Amino acid sequence: MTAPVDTAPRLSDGTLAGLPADVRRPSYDRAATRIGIVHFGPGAFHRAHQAVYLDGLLGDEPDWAISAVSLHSPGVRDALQPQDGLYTLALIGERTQLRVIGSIREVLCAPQQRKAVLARLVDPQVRLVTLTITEKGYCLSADGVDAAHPDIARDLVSPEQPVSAIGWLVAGLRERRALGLAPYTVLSCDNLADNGGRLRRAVLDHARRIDAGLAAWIEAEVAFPRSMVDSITPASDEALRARVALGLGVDDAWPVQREPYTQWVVEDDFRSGRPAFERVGVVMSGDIAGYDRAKLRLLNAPHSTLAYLGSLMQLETVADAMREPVLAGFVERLMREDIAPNVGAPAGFDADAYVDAILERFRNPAIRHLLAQIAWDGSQKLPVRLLGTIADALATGWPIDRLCLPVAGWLRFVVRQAKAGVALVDPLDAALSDIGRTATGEPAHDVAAFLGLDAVFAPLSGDARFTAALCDAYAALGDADPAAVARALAAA
Ligand code: CS2
Repeated sequence: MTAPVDTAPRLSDGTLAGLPADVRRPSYDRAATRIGIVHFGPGAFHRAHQAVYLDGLLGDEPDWAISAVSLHSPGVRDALQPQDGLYTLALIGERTQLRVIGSIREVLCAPQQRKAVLARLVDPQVRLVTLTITEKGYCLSADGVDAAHPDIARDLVSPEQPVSAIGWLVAGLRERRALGLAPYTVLSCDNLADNGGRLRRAVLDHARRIDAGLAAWIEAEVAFPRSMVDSITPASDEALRARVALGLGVDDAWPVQREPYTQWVVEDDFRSGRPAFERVGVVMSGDIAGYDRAKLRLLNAPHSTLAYLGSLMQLETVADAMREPVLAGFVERLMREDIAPNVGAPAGFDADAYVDAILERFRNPAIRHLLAQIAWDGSQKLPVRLLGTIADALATGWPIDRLCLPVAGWLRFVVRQAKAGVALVDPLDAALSDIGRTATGEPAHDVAAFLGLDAVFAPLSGDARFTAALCDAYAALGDADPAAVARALAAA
C-alpha cells in the first residue's frame, strides 16, 4: 500500500483518544509495555492474527510487546512508524468492526537496520522469536536447508551479515551463545506441516555448516514449538483503507482485514518462558500434528483448488467460486469423500462439522478474498496441502482421481499464464513458465515435463498410478476454458 496522499491526521498514540467510541483500542498503557518478541515477516497475516492475540494480553502481561522485522522491504516500517506502530484490524462479519492494535512497538527493516535487529535478538528481555515468512521464506530442502538457495549461500559465506530468516535466527543465537545468554524460543506461524520441526532441522543444518559447536548448543538448548494458525486474511486494498479512514476519522496507511473466525494452536514447548497464551484463546497442545494436517488438508487444499479451478473459470473471489454450484459441489465432495476420511485428525475431531464450518467461511459474502492471491506460490503450497493426501491415498489404495483435478488445474493455470506472457508469483516461476510456454496440450507430454520438477513432485513422480491419474485429469480439463472445466468438475 502507498502512504495516504491527503493531509488528514494520522492514526498514532496522539490521535488514539479521539477515535469514535465504537472503535476498540488498546486498554493498556502502551508506554508501560516492553518488547519481548521479535517477529520476522509482519505482513497482513501476522498483524491480523498473532499481534491481535498479544494485544489482548498486554494489559496483564506487559513484557510481550513485539518488535516487527521485515526481511526485505521497508514498506511496513514506513507505513507504521509514523503511526507509532498502531494499525487497524477490520473484522469482516455481518457488521464490520474496527479495532486498533497496539502490540507492535517497533518496526524495523532488516537490510537497512542490521544493528538494531541484532541488538533486539540479543536483548535478554526478548525470549521469543516468531515468524510468518510464508512457505518459501524457509528455503527448505527435503530435510534441512537448501544450501543452494542464493540467500542461504550468501549467509553461509557471511554469517554475520544475514539476509535470510534462517540466517538471522542463527546469527542471533550465535551471538547469544557468545555472550553467555539463554537462547530465545523460535515459533513458526506458517502453514507448513510440522513447521517447528522443519524449521528446527533447517536451523541446525545451517548452523552446522557454520560452527558445529553452535549447532550442538542449539540442538540442546533451543525450543522450536509447532503451531497451527488459521484466519482468512485477504490482502489489504484501497477500499479497506477508505473504509477504515471513514470509521476512524483519521488515516491509517496500512490497515488489515480478516474474517471474525480465528484459531491458533501452539505446542507447549517453551524453555525461556512464554506469554500466557491460553488467556486469550490460544489452544496449548502437546500434539498439534493432527490439527495441522486437518487445517492444511481440509482448508488450505480446498482453497488452492478453488483458486486454480476458479481462475480457469474466470472467477475472481472465493465467495464467487462458492456461488458456482459445479465448483462448490466438487470442492465439497473432495473434502468429504477424498480428504476427510484419511486426514488423521486429533482424537474427538468432528470432521463433518469442521468441513461444514469451512464451507460456511468460504461462502462469507462480505469477504473479497481474491483467488489470484491464493494462487501465488503453488509450487510451495501444493506439496504441503494436497500431494501428501495423494501420497497417503496411494499407500492405502484410496482413489486419487478427484484429488488429481486441482493438481491438473494448477498445471493448466501455469500453462495459461505462461502462454499469455504473465509471470507467476512463485519462486519457481522461471522453471514453471518455461514448461508452460513449451506445453503442447498433449497430456503425456505436458505432465511429464511438470513431473520433472523434483522440488514439487519428487515423492510422487515415480508412481505410475499418479502419472496416469494426473494425465487423465489434465485431459479432462480440455482447453481449460470455463465450459470444459465445468464439464470436468460435474463428471468428477
Ligand atoms: C490461503 C491461506 O492464501 C492462501 O494460500 O489458503 O492464506 C488461508 O486463507 C489461511 O491459511 C487461512 O487460515
